[in-house]
Amino acid sequence: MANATSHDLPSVIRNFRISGTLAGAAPYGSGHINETFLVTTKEETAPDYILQRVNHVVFKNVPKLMDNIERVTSHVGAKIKASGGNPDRQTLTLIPASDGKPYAVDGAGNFWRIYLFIDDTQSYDIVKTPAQAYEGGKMFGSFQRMLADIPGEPLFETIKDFHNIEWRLSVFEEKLKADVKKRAASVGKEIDGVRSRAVEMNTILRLGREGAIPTRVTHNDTKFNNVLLDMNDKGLCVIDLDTVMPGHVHYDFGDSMRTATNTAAEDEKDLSKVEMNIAIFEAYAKGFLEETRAFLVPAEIEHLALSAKLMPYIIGLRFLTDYLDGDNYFKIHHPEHNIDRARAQFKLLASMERQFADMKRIVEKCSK
Ligand code: ADP
Ligand code: GN1
Ligand code: MG
Repeated sequence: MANATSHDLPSVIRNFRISGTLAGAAPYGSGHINETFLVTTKEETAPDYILQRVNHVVFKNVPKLMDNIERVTSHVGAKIKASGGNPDRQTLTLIPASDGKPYAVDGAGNFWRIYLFIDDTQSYDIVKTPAQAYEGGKMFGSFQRMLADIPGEPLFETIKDFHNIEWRLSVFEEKLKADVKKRAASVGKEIDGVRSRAVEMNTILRLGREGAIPTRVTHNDTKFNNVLLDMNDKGLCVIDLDTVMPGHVHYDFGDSMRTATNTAAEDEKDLSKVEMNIAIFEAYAKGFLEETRAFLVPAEIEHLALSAKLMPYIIGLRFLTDYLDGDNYFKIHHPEHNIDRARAQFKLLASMERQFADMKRIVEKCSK
């Protein structure tokens, strides 16, 4: 079977209890961390599947990560079923490996998992209409609501300090000092932009530490393409659950706004195309707050608009840090990819800063 990868996919797939006969497996999606493949089967009656190699350099404890995903999908699945929905399409379904575990390890030490493929869906790297944004907001809002009462001990922290801006800034300063690729001289403007905003961007972390905002179960990677819409653009399923763990609501609201409101691609080189679309902001905020305003506390709502600026700042900082470090974290497709991404994030942030008063007004209105 031909595939654009060095892995022996058929033998990986044989380790799982899939139905039907394997027809093919091909790279799928556009993620920066894991490897994803669409697995097709020959029989009309057998489902297709999504196969993923979980990046175990980034996620240091994959068994515990998979335990989180099992807990999250079974909790959310039970709620969907109880309300008359279809858990096979409205949440991810893990396919067990032959030993019953939700993952399998290959001879090279790679961790693999398989989900049911949810067909007839679309996901958007760039949001086209406010109606799509509204649906995405409802989906991530209700995901958060459904997880509010997940039983048992707190979910495992799959990446420590993932959105801890203080730690991200200290790593940035360290990599800047080392300057292993001699790139610092070419990014002076970006460095100044990061430093001048550092105090404001520490707000959410500080409020969390002071106990003014609660810790919840959050998704933490609510990129808009991590929600599947159906062919009529109705919200269907929240995916990409590797970073579901304790966090603040701001990380989820903010990362969706970072991706949904951007008029251009995350890595757009022509910065004149990168702006924040306020109509999309409003539609997403409306959907998200319809699902969450009943339980969010006033201090959380008050800082939602700020969180939309925080996420382009954090992710831009991470792209910049990876550029200075020699591109060890995010998959890149050309040498300047990480700095292009960072510049586009900082341009988006500047556009949000210009529209901040409107963003605050909209959040206020949607929270009533
Ligand atoms: P990454 O972490 O690399 O972004 P994702 O889990 O988001 O990986 O998967 C990559 C893409 O594969 C998604 O954007 C989505 O289009 C598709 N995808 C993932 N899981 C499923 C699924 N169960 N059914 C249908 N499509 C899926
Ligand atoms: C990564 O894997 P993917 O593409 O969904 C990253 C996110 C960033 C995002 C930027 C585990 O997400 O934090 O926001 O790239 N995931 C991890 O596009 O670092
Ligand atoms: Mg994804």
